[in-house]
Amino acid sequence: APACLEREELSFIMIKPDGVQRGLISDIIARFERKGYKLVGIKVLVPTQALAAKHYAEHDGKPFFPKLVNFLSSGPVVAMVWEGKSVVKYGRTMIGATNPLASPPGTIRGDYGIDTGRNIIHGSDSVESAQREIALWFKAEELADYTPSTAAWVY
Ligand code: 3AN
Repeated sequence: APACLEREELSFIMIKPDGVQRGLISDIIARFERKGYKLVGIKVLVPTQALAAKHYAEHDGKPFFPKLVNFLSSGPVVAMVWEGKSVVKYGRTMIGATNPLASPPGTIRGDYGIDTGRNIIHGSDSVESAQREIALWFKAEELADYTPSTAAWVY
């Protein structure tokens, strides 16, 4: 990419096995896309337990950790990297609270979830977490660098 074009902020967003099985992939992608965020990486995979444990390393030792790791590796997930201004913080706003019943309607978890253990989607909680998670799930060459023709209408 031309050196004059700097990347905006990146976030790691993942549709968990429940979101995939419930047919929410297209809706979730559409929400981020319509907001103006740019999809720069995407893959479908069944995470190994080892990958799931690394992803949730900060929860290692908590009572719900084994269930969390088992659940994440129980089926296909959609791992994505989205780019745009404040995508980490605003992505979390779009996702809602950890407990779907505490998430307002209009958020992804508020609209579609009931149970904390089935909360549909993951989003990085800080820029530092995003960098760690993106490095865990993606190789550098799996991230596209491009300027959509709509960019001038978003920024
Ligand atoms: P978030 O996904 O909203 O960032 P975290 O990072 O605190 O929430 O938790 C990661 C995942 O662990 C959650 N998405 C949820 O599935 C699970 N989790 C968190 N807290 C609990 C809890 N108290 N009981 C059961 N599962 C939990």
